[in-house]
Amino acid sequence: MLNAGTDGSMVFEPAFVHAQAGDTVRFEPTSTGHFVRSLAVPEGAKPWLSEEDQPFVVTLAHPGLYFYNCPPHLMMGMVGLIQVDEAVNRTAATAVMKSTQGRIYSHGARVDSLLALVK
Ligand SMILES: [Cu+2]
Repeated sequence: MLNAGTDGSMVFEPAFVHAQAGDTVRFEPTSTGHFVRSLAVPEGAKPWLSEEDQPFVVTLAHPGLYFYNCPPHLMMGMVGLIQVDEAVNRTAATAVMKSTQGRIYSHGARVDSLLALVK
């Protein structure tokens, strides 16, 4: 979680991770003022919400797409996507991502860039 990265300001870096079921992903609060909240998770997976400025580890037990954001910086396009194995919830996750995109004022194209990385 960074104030500035290779893709501009207010970013998760990397914003896209392709993982396998059972993997863990750790969110590092490298800059201050950030946290992470899931917006779409596969069926059976628990939504998550971290504490501001705290490292956060999520275990990805279920295949599918996990779309998340940093709530204070959603308007600035601070979003990310994790794909675990097959994107079994692609339709549902894409709908959430597209509706979220409408609430982003800058860097909304990041949503499309993330979707383009889904295999
Ligand atoms: Cu943030």
